[in-house]
Amino acid sequence: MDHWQDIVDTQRHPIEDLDSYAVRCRSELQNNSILILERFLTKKALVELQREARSLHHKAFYCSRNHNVLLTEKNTQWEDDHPCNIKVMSDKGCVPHDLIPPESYLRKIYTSENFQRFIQSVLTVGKVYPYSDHLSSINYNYYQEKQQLGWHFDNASFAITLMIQSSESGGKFQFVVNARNEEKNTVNVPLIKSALQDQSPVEELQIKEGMLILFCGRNTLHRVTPVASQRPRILATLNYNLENNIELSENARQTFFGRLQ
Ligand SMILES: O=C(O)CCC(=O)C(=O)O
Ligand SMILES: [Fe+2]
Repeated sequence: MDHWQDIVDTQRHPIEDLDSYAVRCRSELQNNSILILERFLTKKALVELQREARSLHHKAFYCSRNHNVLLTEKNTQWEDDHPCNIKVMSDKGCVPHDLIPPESYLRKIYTSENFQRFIQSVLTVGKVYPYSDHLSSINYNYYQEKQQLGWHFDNASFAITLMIQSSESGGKFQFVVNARNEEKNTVNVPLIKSALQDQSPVEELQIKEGMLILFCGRNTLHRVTPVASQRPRILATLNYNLENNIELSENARQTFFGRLQ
């Protein structure tokens, strides 16, 4: 079962149709900063990836860190209680790219020209490239009970996620659009403050197993709430760059993978 059609449900998501399907997806992404493709994986592929994710779990590196919403050092020009100086907590486990088996369906999707062309078309970019280090391109992420991702904006301009296993409770993806304008270097301070205080109306996405999510998180504040079940939340991230020969920073590799190579 390694045909493309056995992994991606191409009946539902004809991603090779760049003239019409990719155009629809592009306008959805442009309107909402998020593209959600339900049941992107076929049932058989989902079951196989769940098996693979569980079998690799003992190799996961777990990290826990405190960070602000901008993922930067403290800005001393702002007060300590400025919402962009407040620290939140993130903790999760990660299996990096070099531990993903050569025959994994994740690699088949990630390296597929059809898939890459679809992503390029949806993002209206010339070309997407893998990371040049051996750890960052494809990752499994695991959130165990009580683990979470604190409020933040992404550094990357886009993120591609495949949901492999949902938690039974908690582990919700929440977001607040337009909380920042990265191009203009401005942040919406009241909006960020109320999100951090659990007072702002946030949007919540019901992420289901088998879904593909393409998310532009530079200007959308987002988080994953603590998992509240013994069943972990597991997802795979497919990470590309817009330029060739890019490594994830040493600092980020050490933090998320516990090693540099
Ligand atoms: O786990 C998720 O659904 C979101 C992950 C995320 O926001 C990130 O890794 O920056
Ligand atoms: Fe994020």
